[in-house]
Amino acid sequence: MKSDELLHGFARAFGAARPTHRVRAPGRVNLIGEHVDYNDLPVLPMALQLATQVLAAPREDATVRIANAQERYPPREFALTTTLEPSPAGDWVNYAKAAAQLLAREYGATRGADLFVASDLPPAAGLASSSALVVAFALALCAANRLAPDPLGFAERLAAAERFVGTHSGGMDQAIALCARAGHACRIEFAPLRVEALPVPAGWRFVVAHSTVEAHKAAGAREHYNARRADCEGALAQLLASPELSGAPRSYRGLLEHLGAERLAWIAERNLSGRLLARARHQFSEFARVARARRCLIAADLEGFGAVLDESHASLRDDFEVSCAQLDALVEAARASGAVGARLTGAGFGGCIVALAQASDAERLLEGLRERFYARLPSREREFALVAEPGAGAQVSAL
Ligand code: NG1
Repeated sequence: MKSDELLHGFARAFGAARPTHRVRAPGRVNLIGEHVDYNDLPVLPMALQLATQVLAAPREDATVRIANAQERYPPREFALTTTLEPSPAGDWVNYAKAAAQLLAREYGATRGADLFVASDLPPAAGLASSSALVVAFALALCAANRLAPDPLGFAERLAAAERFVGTHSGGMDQAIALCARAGHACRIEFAPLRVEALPVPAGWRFVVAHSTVEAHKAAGAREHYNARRADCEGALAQLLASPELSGAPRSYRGLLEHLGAERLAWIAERNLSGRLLARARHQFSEFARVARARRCLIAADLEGFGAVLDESHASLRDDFEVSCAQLDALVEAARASGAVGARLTGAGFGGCIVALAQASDAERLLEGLRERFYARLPSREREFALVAEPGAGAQVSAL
């Protein structure tokens, strides 16, 4: 949304108050490392050109008022305190409360603000629109309270803070929203958070395309997401009870660093079965793929990176069971249209895919998706496909 439209929206919502700051927090596309961040395993996302913007006017009191350019998110207000009650699941005020409670609890924030929000990120699409919103609210409240926290520590705390909304998520989205670098993808390590920026080769294009199935975290997707995390914990507990692992590290990361993905997969095959075996297998194989993908990115090995994407999709579909018919069809359409590899991205259960192509093939790929996928849908209402531009992290500017 353009600056003057944002200012108009702010004036319509809040009347005379003048915004003093503008915040921009990007969404992201995760290239590889899916459903592993909550086990503290590395991921490799990049920020998008799409973002959530907030105009902020600090207040003298502790009231936080929020308004949104989109009518489906009604105005809300609450007082900034250290203990906030969540509103019913699905209410967008919870994202503001998550940020506000963190700032009051850990940064001593006392001043509220009038906040006007606009976003060009599709919701429930696996592009981290929710974290972009939380990060944008948090930075706006920082500006209102003259706080400038260090991005790494802030990203870690924001990841924990976002669990206020009820999803037991990992820390990828907040980290990339705050720490991304234009032109780069980032390999992110957790506990402690570390970000390694890796240039995206000039001739590569990542295409992001929506399956048109919305994966709402306020509805079923949250239960499915939390269930995957619980499965991972169950698989780990069973694995650690096996005689081969007595005295071994107690976490996925410790085990993988100590024994390697192949050996662990072998031990898992002997000690787990059914669903928990499949979930653990995804953790191990995805860990190995992130390492391979990093090497391919550095060596500008397009085909190699494409193969990693394909393998990740198969693992997410068969072992982690987070795909759906439309995502599988879209991945197929991308492969048939010149992508060197493609997979679902984000939490899955709907949402987007990411496909990799040579720059000269990107238009053909987009055209192929229109013909082979979108044109065959009963409605083209949610059609959404674009070439991702690796963007910068969140920014705050004084007006
Ligand atoms: P999306 O794709 O935005 O729903 C979620 C989690 C991430 C990560 C991915 C799967 C939130 C806020 N984010 O992202 O931490 O676990 O799924 O890799 O729930």
